[in-house]
Amino acid sequence: MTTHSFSGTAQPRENHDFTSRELPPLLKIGVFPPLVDKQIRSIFTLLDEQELDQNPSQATKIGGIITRSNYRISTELIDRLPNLRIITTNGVGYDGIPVDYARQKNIVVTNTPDVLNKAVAELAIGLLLALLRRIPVADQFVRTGAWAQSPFPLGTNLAGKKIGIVGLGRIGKEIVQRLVPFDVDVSYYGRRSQDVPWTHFDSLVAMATHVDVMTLSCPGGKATHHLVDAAILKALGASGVIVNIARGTVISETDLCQALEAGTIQGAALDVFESEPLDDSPLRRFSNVILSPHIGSATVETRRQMAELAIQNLVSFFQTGKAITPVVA
Ligand code: 8YV
Repeated sequence: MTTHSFSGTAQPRENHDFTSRELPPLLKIGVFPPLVDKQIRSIFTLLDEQELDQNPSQATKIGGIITRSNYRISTELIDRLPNLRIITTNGVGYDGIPVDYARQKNIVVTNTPDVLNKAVAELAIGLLLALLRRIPVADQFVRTGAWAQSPFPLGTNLAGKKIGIVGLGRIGKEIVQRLVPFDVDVSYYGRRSQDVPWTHFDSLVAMATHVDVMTLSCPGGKATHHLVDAAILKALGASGVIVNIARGTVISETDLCQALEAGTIQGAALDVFESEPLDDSPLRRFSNVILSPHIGSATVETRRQMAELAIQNLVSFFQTGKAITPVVA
């Protein structure tokens, strides 16, 4: 990983000169779990946007933004902060941050890769098994007493399925590592073939045609926007299912709803959505769709590690001019 090196010589964008040991106040964008909020406040003074609006003079004191990967940072917000030098997100995705604009302004952007891979991969496996065995529906079947009327309908095995991974990055590889013991056949779609023992497809429609299950673990952003559309869903087919733990923007939700309505695919398990929190979307209507509220990394252990890495990035940058995990977009 290339480390942005300001070698301590990065000049603040105005003459507000931090002492080498001083940690400036941060602007907090987003709601953090209490344990994470407490962790960050033990090191930094935080302001939120409301406090900044009430005290505009604080803007020149803000040295960094700390946020979460499911929030968006606007260029207008960046322009409000003349001494902003770093934007740190809790999360691996940085599609909500205008990285090119930040770079033009000599602002470092950091994320928290790797520490969340296992948690996100575990959720993907959990969602897939829940989808194939219809666990949420089965739970309601027992709770409502429907079991007394009839046996629960048959599900389907994970064993023997053909799995297609869209985005064989660090999280994608963790998913595969957990899937292989289930006796499945693994393929992956991505720009380049990798030195791995699984089948590479450079055509998504070809992989969708080949597999029974498609799991999305690619980054969000322009390059993957609506990568999965009506044509891909049609290729996945009537017994096909899709699991999305990447970004909601990777799937066209309009096309997905139409495919579910028409029975073009068997079902879907979604942890992420084009707009979050999910509104009164038609997706809520389908019993063959499992919905979870963007909880891929939402475990105590993982969020603690993410916050720790985010804090380390900020402290390291303000004290040495170098971040630990800068993004290289
Ligand atoms: C959430 C994620 O952003 O890491 C990512 O990119 O989407 C998740 O970890 C979570 O809200 C991070 O705090």
